[in-house]
Amino acid sequence: MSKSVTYEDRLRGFDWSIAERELEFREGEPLNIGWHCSDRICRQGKGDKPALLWEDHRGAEKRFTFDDVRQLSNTVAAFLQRLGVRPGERVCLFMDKIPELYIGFLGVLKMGGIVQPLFSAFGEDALLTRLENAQTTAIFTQRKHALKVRKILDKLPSLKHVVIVDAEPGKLQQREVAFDLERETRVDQFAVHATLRETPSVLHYTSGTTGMPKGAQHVHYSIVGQYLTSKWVLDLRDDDIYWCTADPGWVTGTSYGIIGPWSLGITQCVLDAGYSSERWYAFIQKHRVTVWYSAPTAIRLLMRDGTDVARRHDLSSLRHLASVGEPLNAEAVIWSEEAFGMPFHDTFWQTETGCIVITNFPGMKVKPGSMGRPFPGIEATVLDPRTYEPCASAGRVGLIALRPGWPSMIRAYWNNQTVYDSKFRNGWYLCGDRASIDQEGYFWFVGRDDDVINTGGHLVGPFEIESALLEHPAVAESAAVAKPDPVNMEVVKAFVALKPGHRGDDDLELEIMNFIRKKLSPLAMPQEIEFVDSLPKTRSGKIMRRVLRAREFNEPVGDLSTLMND
Ligand code: 6R9
Repeated sequence: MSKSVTYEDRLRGFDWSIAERELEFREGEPLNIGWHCSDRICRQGKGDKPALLWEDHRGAEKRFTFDDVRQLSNTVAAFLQRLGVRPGERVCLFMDKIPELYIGFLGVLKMGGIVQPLFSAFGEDALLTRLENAQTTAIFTQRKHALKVRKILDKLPSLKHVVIVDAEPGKLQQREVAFDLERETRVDQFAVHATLRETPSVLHYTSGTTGMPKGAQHVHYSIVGQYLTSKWVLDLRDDDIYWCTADPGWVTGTSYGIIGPWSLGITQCVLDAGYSSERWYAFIQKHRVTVWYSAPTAIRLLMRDGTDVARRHDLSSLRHLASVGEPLNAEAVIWSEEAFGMPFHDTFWQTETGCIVITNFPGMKVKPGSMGRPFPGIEATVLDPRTYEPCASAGRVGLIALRPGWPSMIRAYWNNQTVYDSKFRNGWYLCGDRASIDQEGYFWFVGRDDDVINTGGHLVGPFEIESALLEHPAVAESAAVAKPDPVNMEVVKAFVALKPGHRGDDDLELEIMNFIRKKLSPLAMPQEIEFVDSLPKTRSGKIMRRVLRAREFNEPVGDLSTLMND
């Protein structure tokens, strides 16, 4: 967005049809994210433009133009058709941040499949829950992760194909098939499945307080919101080099790590490596990154390493910085002005919203610590938690609520209408977060309104952890809650009551930690286990996580009488 176009200008006469027109979508006609992010860009004469500049931790590099992405995603789509995968079936992508993940994403969509991206660090239990729930037909994975799939294959009768993208000849096991993206004969022409605006596209699993993670079901029309927010909020322009640090196992990595930038024909770079301030700055310097979308945890790590490391690199290419996933503290905004000469712009949204909904628009005054104002076309407020009516006065803390109906909003939780319905009150969608709004309409984040743990921008559901803990032979019952952490904002802490005959010592603590890491993921692994005789419960027997959490944060416990009557 050029500096002369203000937030107020964008608000005036706003209509999502602005994006529909630019995407050349007409009501009733097919709309396919895979086609829109590759073929359409090539048709605009950008076939030779780099789409993906990829690098891994060893320094290996790959480059793909938009025409490469078009042809290779055709190749994936044709391969799935040959396997017999049908439109509407779920195809899981369970890979590190390798090119196959980004290109495969478009390929699945082109043949009409529903993409189910899953974080490659997930352990076998986390994987099983999600593949079982989605009744997934095929999974793309790498050799190093295939082991986890093999272990649960017997429990997954619907999973017909395990596609290994780096298979060793002669080493395939049952249901496995090799697919080498770069060695396959490229498919130049593919009849893209004629998906419509409401055809399901992406299934992202997300956690709540109760029950197992649920599949947030997006549709192809979500591109309308992702396109316009990428253009106006991330401020992406034709000659940008864009870097989104998120993994496509989470929604930021797909909405803004694939769909948003590629629907605009923007060159993006991907670093498939862990965090290191040296490597990150060197990456920005080398690729001349102009727009950078990251997360508060990463910014806190960069802060910890100091401005000197930043100064040793040429970061002059940077033009715009944005952040998502957790509250962006005022100190981080102020520090980024010092280190990079510009603030990180906060953006608030969720898996369910599909696109940014509250944000600091480029050019808009940034109030450090505030999330900014609603994106044009988004009606947002905070509701009184007792009446579910909008809070009458500025500064009152209430529940963040959005008026349903924007293009990228999920349409369902996979096979879970009850939980989906429970998200709405008085015609508002409830985000599950609390905030206040000031006199100027800026939103100030307060915290979550449930027991979900936000660790480094990743949501972890207590129920899934507690269920896994119960599988350990020594555990009688448990509660997983958030504990404050200087870098990750929150980490998981588990309170565990043991079965008779077990002693809660350091060895058992370590053993249980590892048990969870392997079953679920490193994110879900408790960083601390406190062995207790019993857990605080309501009269009806529900564990009062809120009491335990409050203790960790040194906060008042709140009204216990209502909890006791739950
Ligand atoms: C995109 C994404 C959503 C939850 C959300 C809230 C927290 C996200 C935030 C933020 C404070 C921000 N969250 N952005 N909290 N300030 N700018 O992160 O999706 O994984 O579904 O998480 O993350 O609690 O409800 P998801």
